[in-house]
Amino acid sequence: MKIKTIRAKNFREALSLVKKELGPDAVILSSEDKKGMKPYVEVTAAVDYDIEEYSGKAQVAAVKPEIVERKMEARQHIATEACSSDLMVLQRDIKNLREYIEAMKNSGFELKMPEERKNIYHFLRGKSINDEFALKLVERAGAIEDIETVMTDDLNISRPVRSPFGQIKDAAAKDTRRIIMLIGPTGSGKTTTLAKLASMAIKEGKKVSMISIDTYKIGAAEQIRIYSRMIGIPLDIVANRESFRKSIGRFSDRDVILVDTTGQNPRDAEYISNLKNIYEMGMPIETQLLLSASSDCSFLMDTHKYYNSLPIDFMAFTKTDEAVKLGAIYNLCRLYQKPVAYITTGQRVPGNIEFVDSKKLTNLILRTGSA
Ligand SMILES: Nc1nc2c(ncn2[C@@H]2O[C@H](COP(=O)(O)OP(=O)(O)O)[C@@H](O)[C@H]2O)c(=O)[nH]1
Ligand SMILES: [Mg+2]
Repeated sequence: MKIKTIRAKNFREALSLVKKELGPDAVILSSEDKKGMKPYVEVTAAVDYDIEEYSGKAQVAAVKPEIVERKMEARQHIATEACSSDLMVLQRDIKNLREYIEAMKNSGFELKMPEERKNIYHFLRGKSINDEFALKLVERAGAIEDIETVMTDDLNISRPVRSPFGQIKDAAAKDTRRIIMLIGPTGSGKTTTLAKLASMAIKEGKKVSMISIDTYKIGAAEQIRIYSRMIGIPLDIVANRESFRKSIGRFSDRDVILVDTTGQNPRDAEYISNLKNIYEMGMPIETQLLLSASSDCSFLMDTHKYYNSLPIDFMAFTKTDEAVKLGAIYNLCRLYQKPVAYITTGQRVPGNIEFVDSKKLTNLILRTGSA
């Protein structure tokens, strides 16, 4: 870095001198009008400027203390320098603000609540209801007796028009032909649940088949193959969207086609884009997002970022039998704004699946775990 202070009669002259001496890439660090018998302009300029070196005051001071001094008083800062120091100040302010809000939430804000509301708030937090949602519930309910009504209302999310029945159980509608695809993170219980749904549909006299879109784990196909033999229904294992289309055509006589997918980490962009490819074919697929109620709550909340870009029709919560608290169900319904098709309550196939309405769901959330 080269720094130079130039004196000239006026600013324009100073600029042309800067250009001449330091070249067209020079930046102005400061300029000052000097009064007196013979007024003049003093401009400090630099070329080949290193942001990091300049942002550490001590280092700069060691290089040229008098320049740093002038820089601080300067009226005119050039873009690069201004941006980097402004950004640092902004980052520090945001950090302070965040800490302040956090402290407020943990003490002041909450303490200002009347005792009854505070108790409700703690009760909801104890059920793993997210902080923000708990505060909103308290605001609307006011008294503990009203929580159930407000929560039921929140969970009563309308079912998509595309598939008015939504659940195999009440598939009494005229159009019984349905393609249902289960998606969700690895181990959330998709394959197991698919087998449960297949068994139920068979019991209701439906013609059922299964397709597994398995592009990753070869082993996963084995599990669904066993189920297909056990239940006695045809299964296609497909690796790409063309063979998926063919398979749907082949199963055109079926009332219900259940589609299993290989779960991946939702953060994997390729996994989400593979799923998007399927939707782009324009088939009337009903999508159910399966999430394990016993998973870590912040992991579940995080899934929203990824699955939200897919056309989800329903949510379903698995492993409710293992979950210590069920607040995550409420959090996720608020986040995704999708109705819950069913919950699963154990590993048993067939069985261990329950179709719940918003009232039953609220009951489960509020009654599971310690009071
Ligand atoms: N406790 C319990 N375990 C379940 C439930 N549903 C599935 N599982 C188990 O969770 C594990 C993963 O299930 P799987 O269907 O293979 O998940 P996938 O990777 O999403 O297909 C298996 O051991 C299942 O038996 C449930 O409702 N409760
Ligand atoms: Mg599976």
